Amino acid sequence: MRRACALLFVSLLGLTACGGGSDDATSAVPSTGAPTETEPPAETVAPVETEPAPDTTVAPPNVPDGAVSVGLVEWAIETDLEVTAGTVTFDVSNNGDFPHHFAIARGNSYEELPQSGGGAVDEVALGDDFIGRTVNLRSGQQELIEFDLDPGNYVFFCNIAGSVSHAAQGQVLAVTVG
Ligand SMILES: [Cu+2]
Repeated sequence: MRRACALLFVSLLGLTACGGGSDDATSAVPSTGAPTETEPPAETVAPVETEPAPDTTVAPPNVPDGAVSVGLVEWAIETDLEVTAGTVTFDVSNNGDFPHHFAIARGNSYEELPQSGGGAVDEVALGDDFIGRTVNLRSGQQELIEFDLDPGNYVFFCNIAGSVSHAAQGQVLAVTVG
């Protein structure tokens, strides 16, 4: 997600023409009470145990028929090697201990995809060949995600970065869509 954040930051810089430093572009905005995103007030009192905290893993989503099950683990993506083209719903679960996500790009293999530091896939360089991905899923979390896939070769991967990215540790899978 670091890349996405960096991109967002760059976009914001572009929109505001490097706002924040001087007050030329920001004079219309109060410098102190700007309606920026504020964090929710910190919990100062320990929550009374009346109800359990909301647990997003309790109520699984309604998985449609024909959904392709995807399991994310250290360090692999466990799913079908062949997928039928069309609108495909992937039922993605993080069955590992670390956060993971599920990303798709067109390509023949991970090795052939453009890469950046730590062997992460360079999604910007992929351009239109980058199809999309889930959010970062914590251990036990699940997400349904839908893609329109033309026939061809695709690479499924987890693109969480690091000195050695998850993809570089083997969390990739070449899949044929036909
Ligand atoms: Cu991962």
